[in-house]
Amino acid sequence: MKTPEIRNNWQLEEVEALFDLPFNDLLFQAQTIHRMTFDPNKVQVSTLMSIKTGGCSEDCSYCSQSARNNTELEREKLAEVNEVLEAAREAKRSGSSRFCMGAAWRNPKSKDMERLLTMVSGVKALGMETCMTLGMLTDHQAQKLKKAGLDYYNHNLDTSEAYYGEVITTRTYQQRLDTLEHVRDAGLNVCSGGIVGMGESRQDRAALLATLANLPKQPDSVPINRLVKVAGTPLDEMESLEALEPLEFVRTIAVARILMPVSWVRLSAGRESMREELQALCFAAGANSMFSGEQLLTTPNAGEESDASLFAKLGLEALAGEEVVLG
Ligand code: SAM
Ligand code: DTB
Ligand code: SF4
Repeated sequence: MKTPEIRNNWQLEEVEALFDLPFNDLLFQAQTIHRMTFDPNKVQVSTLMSIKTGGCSEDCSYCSQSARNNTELEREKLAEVNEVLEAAREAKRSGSSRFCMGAAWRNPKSKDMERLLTMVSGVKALGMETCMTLGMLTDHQAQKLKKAGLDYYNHNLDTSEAYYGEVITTRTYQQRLDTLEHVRDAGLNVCSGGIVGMGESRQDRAALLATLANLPKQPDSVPINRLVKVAGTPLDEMESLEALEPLEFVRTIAVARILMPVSWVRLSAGRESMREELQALCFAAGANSMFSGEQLLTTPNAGEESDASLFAKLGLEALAGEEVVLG
């Protein structure tokens, strides 16, 4: 079988030209590349748990958890280890191979590290892959998490460098890139992607994907989130903001697949409001991982029953943990 070429010198114009292809040509290219590396009928499934909810100091204008946004969310302190292990057992039972723990922090504090490390080793001991998303990390924190058994760290670039300042002002794009470097250098698998539908242009979407693809090592996992509008957030209150056109979302997935041929492209937030046809097109465009369960971190997700029905209709199968080859 031919192996796809992995490039880290994508020019913005080349990526925009992919976005501009006739839809069928774009999907054919993406499918062809997808099939060189992956079984097109298998999907890696992760479950999310919010281990610390709300009250976040950052000003991300999409987020339900920012203390600056006037959302209805109830704040919760850092969860107890037992609670987390209970949720992980349940996720494993429902067929999930990776447990992803998310905290609404700018960054973890040193006083929290011990509990976080115990969570990681505990979930790992259940035979699941582990993932965390805790905000910015120092190199030392990344190394400690790796040593405890963390497999993946999620930290998104969110959008293009040019559009970034429209969405977040309390941390810089460079700080995000620095965290990714610490995570990579610690030997953790990198999960990094973004959100579309925040009012950015197609050029911004192309630039985000080019930046991800041109990192020193392409991310092992690339979540593509479609904005979930949460009442009380600035992006929800922006009246002129229309939902991203569904076929433009599929194009974004296809271009991610072409640029990052051996990465898991994750169909992430926003699935709950997508019809089956749209999700099917995303899988055809090269998405091959997703989140299961009734809830993402604070917003609803598609849920076990509808996912089981969709998988049956499409002949898709969830990958068992041991089939997931770690980079
Ligand atoms: N606080 C940490 C951080 O920001 O790095 C980790 C949790 S944060 C909720 C993880 C990611 O979820 C964000 O970077 C963003 O890409 C995505 N996300 C958050 N709220 C979202 C929303 N309303 N719609 C779509 N994606 C969202
Ligand atoms: C990612 O890119 N998407 C997930 C995961 N990483 C942590 C989170 C989506 C959150 C959606 C909004 C919420 O449920 O609060
Ligand atoms: Fe905080 Fe993360 Fe939400 Fe930003 S995305 S407000 S850092 S929880």
